[in-house]
Amino acid sequence: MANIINEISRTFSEYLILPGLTRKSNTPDAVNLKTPLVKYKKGEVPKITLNIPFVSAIMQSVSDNGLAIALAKEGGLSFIFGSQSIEGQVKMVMEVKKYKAGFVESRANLTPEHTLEDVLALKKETSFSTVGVTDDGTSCGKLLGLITSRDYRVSKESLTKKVKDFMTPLSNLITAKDGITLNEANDTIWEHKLNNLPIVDKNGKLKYFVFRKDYDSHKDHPNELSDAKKRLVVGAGINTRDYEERVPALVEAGVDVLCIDSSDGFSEWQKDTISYVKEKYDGNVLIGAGNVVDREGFLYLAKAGADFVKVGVGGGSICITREQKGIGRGQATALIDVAKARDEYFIESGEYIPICSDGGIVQDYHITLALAMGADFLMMGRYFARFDESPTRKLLVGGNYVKEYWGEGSNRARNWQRYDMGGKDNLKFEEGVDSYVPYAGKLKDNLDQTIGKTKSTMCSCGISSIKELQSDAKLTLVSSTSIIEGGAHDVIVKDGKN
Ligand code: RVP
Repeated sequence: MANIINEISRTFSEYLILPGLTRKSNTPDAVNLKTPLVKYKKGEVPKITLNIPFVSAIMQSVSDNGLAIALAKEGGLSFIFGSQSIEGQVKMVMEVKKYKAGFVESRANLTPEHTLEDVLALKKETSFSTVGVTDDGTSCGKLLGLITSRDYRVSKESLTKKVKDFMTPLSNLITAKDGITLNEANDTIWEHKLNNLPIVDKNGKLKYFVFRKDYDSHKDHPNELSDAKKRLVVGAGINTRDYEERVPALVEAGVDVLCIDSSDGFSEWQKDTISYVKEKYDGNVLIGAGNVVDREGFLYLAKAGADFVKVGVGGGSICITREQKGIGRGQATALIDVAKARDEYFIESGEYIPICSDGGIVQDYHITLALAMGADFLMMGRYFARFDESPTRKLLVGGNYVKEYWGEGSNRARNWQRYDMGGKDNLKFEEGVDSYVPYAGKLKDNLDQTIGKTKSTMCSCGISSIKELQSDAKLTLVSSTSIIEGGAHDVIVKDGKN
């Protein structure tokens, strides 16, 4: 008979945090959310410390260069998705590394032959109000003009009118040459009363925009996660198949940390991949591994040399691995088990290997619970997919704005390497779904609120750091009836939702 674990496999919603003594010094601004991303020896400091405990999921529908820049500016980190060509992934990593605050790559672009109807559709989809007009309709084509809402009146004009007939042409635009500093660009904006300044290279190709509205915001990123050369920090997902080609290209591009992306990381394939990276770069390239759900899985990857270990199988919002393969474990139970193993390993070896809780965060308080259960940081997909900065389309469905969000195991992503078990058999079934998530606006606005809630909970517990949360918080299991007690109940809520 199989070895039956009688302990029930639980998830976050089955727990609550007990308040502790709140001292007068326990104010939100005194809470420190810094946390190690990679392993370190007792008494030493990790090579990378996150300023907030969040990383974005290694997914096509979540982590491109746009989201990576937005998240690093707030103190977290993205792992650029690996289910794309090596060239595509390298380009995204380079975009993050060469990002200059205030210089924004144009994300809404058309050609002069497009129509007003195309402009309106693009604005609805991307919510960007400035459209670059380039010869090939890309963000780096030759700049021919610009369109803002001042260039057309929907009520007066035909939807078939060509862009070239109503855009502001290049001859009427003030532009600046690549190489200009942000201060100089802002001076030009003020001098000419512009809303934006296109920056072009010596061949007239569009490089960036500098926006007037960003003037204050880009001065104000106290948590920004940057490297020694003041460039933003970025990670990349890799697989256990093409690493001998992919890893050198990513390292050359300046990636700061790698993570093997797999739904089941307790494998010899991962051990081989870690060994390759550690040997080739003399231990100087950082690499996380996973995912695992128990102490055996953790210890295997720890001993294989992983710089951090990711925890979670089947708990992602778009994931159907548990239904398809019957493997997985409730995220809370998995995390608690792995955190114990991590702590014991630290005592025995003197090496602290951070763990990342991956997937299944639904409510903001789940974040505080996951950290209290021992996670050093969290990976989230659904959470980030909802924002303007994620790479997917924004659509109007059933009267509500939504963003697309699909799993790496879905037919849409075709990321077979993530689910490949080796051998000759190709993937025969899906482990993820294609879905929508409610559109939620800007990353920064949402993150500020989420962090505000986490800090507030920590103050209620009299706790001011993640380490203290892990050692001092008191958690309790909740019954299904007490979950009902926790929401509004036995009243008629006025907004009519209940
Ligand atoms: P969530 O934050 O709950 O949306 O979960 C995101 C996580 O789900 C990812 O980091 C990954 O581990 C997992 N995932 C991604 N694709 C799939 C799938 O198609 N099954 N699962």
